[in-house]
Amino acid sequence: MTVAEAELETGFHETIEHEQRIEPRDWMPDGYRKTLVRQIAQHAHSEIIGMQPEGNWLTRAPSLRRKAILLAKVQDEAGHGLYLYSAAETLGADRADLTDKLITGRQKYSSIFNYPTPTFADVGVIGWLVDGAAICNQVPLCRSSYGPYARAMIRICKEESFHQRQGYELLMCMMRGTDEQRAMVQESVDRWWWPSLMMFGPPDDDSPNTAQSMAWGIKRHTNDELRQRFVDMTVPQADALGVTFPDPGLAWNAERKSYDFGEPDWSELKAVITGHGPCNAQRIEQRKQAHDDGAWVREAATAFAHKQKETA
Ligand code: FAQ
Repeated sequence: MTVAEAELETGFHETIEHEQRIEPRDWMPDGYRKTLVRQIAQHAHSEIIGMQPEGNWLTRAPSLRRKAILLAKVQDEAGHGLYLYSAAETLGADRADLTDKLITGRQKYSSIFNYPTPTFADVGVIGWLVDGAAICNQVPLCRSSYGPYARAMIRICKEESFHQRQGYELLMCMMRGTDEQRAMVQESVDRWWWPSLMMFGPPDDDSPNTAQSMAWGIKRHTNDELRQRFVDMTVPQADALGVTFPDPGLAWNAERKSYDFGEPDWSELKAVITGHGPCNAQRIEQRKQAHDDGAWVREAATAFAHKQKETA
């Protein structure tokens, strides 16, 4: 390493130590850039694939009001994906290449979006639990050391908070309804609880990336810390709603001032992450179809851009 390179590296570490931001033109270690592209791309893919489970209900929402709300939420997720792809581009990633990696299974997206949405209660439960888990995970990312990612997170978190409230409001409305509606909510909560806990990633002693990502200030908390925070936040909300979680081990621990809870089935997370969840094939197939259907839009936009250049 030359003296100049050593100085650049020292400068990078000082910026991290002083809790300042790394910006796109700053020098950064290859591993830092690689980790960020990996995490931001996975995050962007999750937002885009995450449009599908709820999008499934757009044509069948039970009222015009619910349809308008759901449409706005699904569009917000598309927006989040676009901010995140832009953040990845500031690191030198190519958006077309990232999309290609997603649809050919070379990059991951969140496990949670590989579960089906057979009832309308799933729309409320996704808003409450999935957006709730996303907020828990993402609020600390607003302090991530990479500037464009942290700034994208601020707006995303504001919108996710609205999403969570709309989900909870929908569920409160269903819980005030008929016995059948209450049963529908409980059945949906039973299906989504464990997969929501798995969103935070593997347990800390089986998480290869956490230590380095925390040392670089990309992640601010470990997977287990955030999972615990989510459980503590959500259990009182379930009580207020009148639903239970399918975990006999869930109990208040007065000493720790936190809830104890059971162990998620980590073999299920592994299976879903490696492409064997209930809806993996369908999600990728639908994304690929949307990409193919959009080819003419990309061609038209490119032709228009060339024309503008010629006449400029
Ligand atoms: N699913 O060493 P770690 C949303 C992978 S919210 C799939 O612990 P890391 C909003 C991990 O990538 C959902 N893969 O990894 C919304 C790694 O694989 P790799 C998206 C997972 O990165 C709501 C390997 O396992 N949120 O979209 C999962 O330090 C409603 C080892 O794991 C984010 O992406 C999983 N659950 O920690 C949209 C947040 N967990 O790459 C629509 C930002 C782990 O080495 C509707 N990301 N893996 O091959 C993060 O905070 C982190 O990347 C974690 C994983 C915490 C997800």
